[in-house]
Amino acid sequence: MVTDEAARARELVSAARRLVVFTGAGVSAESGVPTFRGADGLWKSHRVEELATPEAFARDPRTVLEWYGWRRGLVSECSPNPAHLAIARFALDGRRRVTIVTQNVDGLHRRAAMTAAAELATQPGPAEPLELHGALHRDRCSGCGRRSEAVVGGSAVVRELPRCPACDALLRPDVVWFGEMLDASVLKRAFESAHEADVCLVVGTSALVYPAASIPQITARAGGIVMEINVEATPLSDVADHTVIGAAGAVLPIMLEGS
Ligand code: BV8
Ligand code: ZN
Repeated sequence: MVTDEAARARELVSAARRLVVFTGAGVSAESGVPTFRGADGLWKSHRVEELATPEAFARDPRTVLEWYGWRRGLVSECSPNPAHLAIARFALDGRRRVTIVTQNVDGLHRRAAMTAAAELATQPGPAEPLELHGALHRDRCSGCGRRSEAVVGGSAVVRELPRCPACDALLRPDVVWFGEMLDASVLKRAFESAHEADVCLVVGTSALVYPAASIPQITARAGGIVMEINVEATPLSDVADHTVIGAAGAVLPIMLEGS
């Protein structure tokens, strides 16, 4: 059943020429990837300070690497859901400029881009996301910065700490931890697309983590429309022009397909 809000949102999306789709962990919830702050969220059962900061990695690299190994194993069992696919198809339909900006590190937007591009016999480029917080499936050397595909082992038990073949420093997940800077060029492109956007669709985020959470605010300040899709109200709901309460996997196909 399409609610009035979703129908209104669909009209605004259809009229837009430049859009940003800004996503958080909620867009992957229906794929089985745990969110951070929900009832069964990761931060409910784990302490951020012990797992997602450079200090934690320096203090106890094995525990941090085992937690990320567990997450890698979990995400490798997950697939893009109808929300990821609707967003990718929307970005590839060529009728408007769509920039996908994600806080997620699960790689599901990238996989949806490949699927949608294959369906449409086109290149995935326009549907490939700006990954503000990096990617779980990549390692980065803590010494020389060299990147490589992570080895997703069966168990999340780390026997030997992984080391860089070039400089022997410890390898770490290629994600942005709390207290770390985001990649300046990725963030600049995300901010520019937010500033130019007629509409910023905000999907499945608690809008608490900065600087990512400033993306919809940049669109609003530049006169664009902010539209939130979430299963509940968030701190952004007061800023958003429209809030559609519903699961991303149900709402986005209605809002985006054929619009
Ligand atoms: C930096 C990668 C500075 C790792 C992540 C006080 C004020 C302002 C800022 C700060 C402050 N104190 C500290 C800071 C800075 C800090 C920050 O913002 N902290 C917050 C918590 C206050 N930020 C940083 O540290 C950033 N770096 O600022 O550097 C600096 C300056 C100078 C010099 C050096 C440094 C770095 C932040 C990046 C941290 N890394 N992830 C990993 O994943 O392991 S953040 C982490 O949170 C994830 O990326 C996640 O995506 C992100 C945001 O969370 P959400 O995606 O929103 O997920 P959440 O669970 O919270 O919400 C899910 C939502 O989905 C909910 O609303 C739910 O209702 C909804 N939902 C659920 N199911 C569905 C759904 N919606 C639709 N459909 C559904 N089915
Ligand atoms: Zn190295």
